[in-house]
Amino acid sequence: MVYTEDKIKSALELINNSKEIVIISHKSPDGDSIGSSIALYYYLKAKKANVTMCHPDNAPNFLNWMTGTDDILTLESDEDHVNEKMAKADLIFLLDFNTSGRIGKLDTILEETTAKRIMIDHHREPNLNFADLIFSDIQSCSTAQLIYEFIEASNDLDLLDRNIAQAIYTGIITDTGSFRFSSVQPKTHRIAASLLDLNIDHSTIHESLFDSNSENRIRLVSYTMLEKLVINRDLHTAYISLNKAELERFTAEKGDTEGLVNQALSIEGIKMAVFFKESDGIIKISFRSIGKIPVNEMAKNNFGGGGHLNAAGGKFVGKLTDAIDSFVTILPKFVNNNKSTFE
Ligand SMILES: [Mn+2]
Repeated sequence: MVYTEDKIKSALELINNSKEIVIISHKSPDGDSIGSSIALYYYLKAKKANVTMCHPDNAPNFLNWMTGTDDILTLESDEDHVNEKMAKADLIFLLDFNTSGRIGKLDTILEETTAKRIMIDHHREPNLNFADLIFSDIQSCSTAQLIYEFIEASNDLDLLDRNIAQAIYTGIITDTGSFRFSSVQPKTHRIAASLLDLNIDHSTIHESLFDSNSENRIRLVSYTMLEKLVINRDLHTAYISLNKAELERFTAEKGDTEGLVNQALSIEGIKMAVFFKESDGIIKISFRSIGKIPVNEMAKNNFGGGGHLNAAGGKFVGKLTDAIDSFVTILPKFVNNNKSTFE
């Protein structure tokens, strides 16, 4: 039980005693970081709190339709304002991440504040010194679901409105591949049902999230699958890569490479997929797997990253080709060490 009576009481006291609350989340925003932030934002507003969202970078286009995204201040676009709000804050919510490495330059600003911190998150291995109050549930499918449960545990479900419901629903479906990942619990569907009861337009939400591809993106995806997909049948692994020139050729925008790695994973017989992307002078690596293959260990032990069992990220400093070489060298041993999970 994440939301014990004691801890909820402490959280509500912190909320009630705060003059300025800030909600922060991780860089490279996704549906869950944006959705959970907006949901908590409108909930705290409904409780008459003075609250601001401050994120490291701007939301990708496929999330910009959501009511509330315009209210997110970002270091990328509005550094002064973010600095000002963070300095004034007496309470900061940390959503959908659990360690300082996930928030980019926002970390330095966070370190300078003396504000109390409440962390709500579902990633593995939370840094337990990172916040004053920690609500961490690694079984939960999404931070958005945890926000719903926070509101529920606070006896405030009557404050749920369409904006909150839409944001929670978005966080849940983007972090669960539309209810298909093993992290989905019966409770996830019950929560989704109660969100639909608030008259959110779930069909339009799906359309906005998944049917808003630009022509460039479809061409980029097609090129990647045609020219850049490498499959190792023996090791049940597929990988793809994109260098800077290729990303520029298709004028790739933020979010355009989202989901590419899942397409590689969808190939029959493939149990692990990896995507290498040249970005800002480093190589960003996304890992996906099915079943019990622990890609978070692969990311953590070799590429300075981490994440979930089936979805993790890491990075490599150096050339794209060297990143791939290094992965290809490690791969046989990883598959061998996790033999039973690959069968
Ligand atoms: Mn999440």
